[in-house]
Amino acid sequence: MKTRTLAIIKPDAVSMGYASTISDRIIKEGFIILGTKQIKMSLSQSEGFYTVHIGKPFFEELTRFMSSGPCIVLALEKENAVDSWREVIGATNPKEADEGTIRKEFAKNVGENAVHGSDSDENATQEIAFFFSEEELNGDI
Ligand code: IDP
Ligand code: MG
Repeated sequence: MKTRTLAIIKPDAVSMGYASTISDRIIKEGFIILGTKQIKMSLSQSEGFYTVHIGKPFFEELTRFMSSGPCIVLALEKENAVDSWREVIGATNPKEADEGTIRKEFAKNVGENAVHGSDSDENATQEIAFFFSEEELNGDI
């Protein structure tokens, strides 16, 4: 079944000029881009997006980083989109990411790790709705 996931090209990757290369990779991997926009999150928006990580030692660093500059959010569709995208991006820590993954190639470190991917269908639905209204997306699921 075709499902959706939320990808973010994070501020480190955008500022390093990797956005178009990563977008090309998204297409090459067979994802349909239902919606995309460049945004700069406020700190409170970033905190709202990452509520699941409230209380973790890296929460402040993460939310400050994610609101430090423009990022590109993308609503993606593919068969098994969540797992498929997480395979393409690789492990959270680029030191542990497999060869050929986006994080292996572009991530600086465990915090500034180039891209985001939803971790479940349920969270993907919530995360996509955080950035896009249904009218903005052209899918039919
Ligand atoms: P994920 O992005 O691979 O799903 P999560 O554990 O959900 O990883 O963490 C969310 C984000 O928080 C990571 O992508 C990374 O930017 C940041 N992060 C995770 N662990 C650490 C850490 O130990 N130090 C600093 N930042 C971290
Ligand atoms: Mg996660």
